[in-house]
Amino acid sequence: MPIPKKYPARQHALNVKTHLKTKIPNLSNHALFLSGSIQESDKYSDSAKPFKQERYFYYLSGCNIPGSHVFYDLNKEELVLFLPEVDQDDVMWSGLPLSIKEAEEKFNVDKVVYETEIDSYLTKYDINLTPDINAANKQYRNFLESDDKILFYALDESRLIKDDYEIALMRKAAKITDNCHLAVMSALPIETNETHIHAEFVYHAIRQGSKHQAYDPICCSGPNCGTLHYVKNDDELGTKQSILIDAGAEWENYASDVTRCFPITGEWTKEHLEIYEAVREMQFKTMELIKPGVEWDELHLLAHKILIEKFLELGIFKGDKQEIWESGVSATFFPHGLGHLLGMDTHDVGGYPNYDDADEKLRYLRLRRPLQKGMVVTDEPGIYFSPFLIEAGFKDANKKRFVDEQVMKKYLPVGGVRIEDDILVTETGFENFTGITSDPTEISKIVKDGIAKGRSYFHNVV
Ligand SMILES: [Mn+2]
Repeated sequence: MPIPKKYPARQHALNVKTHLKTKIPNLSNHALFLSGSIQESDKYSDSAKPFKQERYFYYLSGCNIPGSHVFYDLNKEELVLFLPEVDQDDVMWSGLPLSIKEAEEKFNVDKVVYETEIDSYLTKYDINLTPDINAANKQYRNFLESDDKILFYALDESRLIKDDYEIALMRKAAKITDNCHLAVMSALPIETNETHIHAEFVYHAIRQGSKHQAYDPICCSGPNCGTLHYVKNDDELGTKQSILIDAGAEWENYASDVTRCFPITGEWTKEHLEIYEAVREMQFKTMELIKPGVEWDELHLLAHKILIEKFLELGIFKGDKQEIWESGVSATFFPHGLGHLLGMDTHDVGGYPNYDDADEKLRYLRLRRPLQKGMVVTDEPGIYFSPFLIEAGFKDANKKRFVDEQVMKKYLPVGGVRIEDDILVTETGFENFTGITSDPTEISKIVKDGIAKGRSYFHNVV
């Protein structure tokens, strides 16, 4: 099927209706009303905060204009977009906004009108469902019904399955991200601080038209790689051995989320490569099992089993495999989940995590349901040597006794390794959106080729 020309907001509204109907069979007196984000200013200042469109609103409109709203008539299946009134002052500073006619051409909705008409729509039905009352919609609060779990359920179940249009956006985001990771790996002569890694990634994303990152890039070196969401990004690379960069560009509000690791000199140390190969095996062996119907829990636990086997081979763990498994000590070194849903949000909706799970191996897994065709997930195993996590884990004597501390100490300078790709679940298996290599030999070559080019090869004015 050819990909539609416009963001398929009307189909998305129908998807939401379908899911609502499973919970509310008679929707005849219901409508939906969703408000987008408003443009906010910094406190005591007239400078604008970065604008980020509210994701549920975008799903039902494809519209990035601040201060917009959308109404969906569930009976007539009519989608109406409300634009903010034209403010003359704004026109002077910011230029003319989109006209009603231009908006009708641009967006996949049935009608576009100004916000002054909202009241006449909100009085049509008894119940106008909205996710919550906030600064954007509080003036209509008397007409709205919020905190409706059923609405969130319907929105999340709809967003869970990506259509061809969304998949095309995510492929594009992933492609931009591939190029950025390649640029970072290739530019060691101008990367002597973690900040330079961050700068190189974002520079190449913006050059490709992606002005926003899906999330703050995590750019760490050496022992800093053991901090899962490290965002300081300002340490000298110095004589450290490893880099971990977890960064993803955004394309039209759709995310990519990719992690790569490489040696700073291009030459893997023995310990870095051993951990890298272990993580790579955790990723390959889980990825090849991805297909509809598979329980994500099972793949996550398989990654733990591989970690345990690898640590026994390396001598980091000692003792009985089954007892090691039951002790939970593998979570000291692999504390997060194998992966999460990806979409407009980096940790996308619909995964139903259980952060109170009694099994600590599963506690931080953000996707707790079988895979379905059309889901996009990250496959991102990791192994970390975080002094903080190790100290916490060792408070439990039944974990500590399985670790050979002398052997483990050799791995502390590696900090951590994570490999993360973005995967679409297809009818028969999966498609990997991520193209940047994770092969350690190829990575070594890319880094060394970059180093050989020398500093003067790079565009670098400061
Ligand atoms: Mn991720």
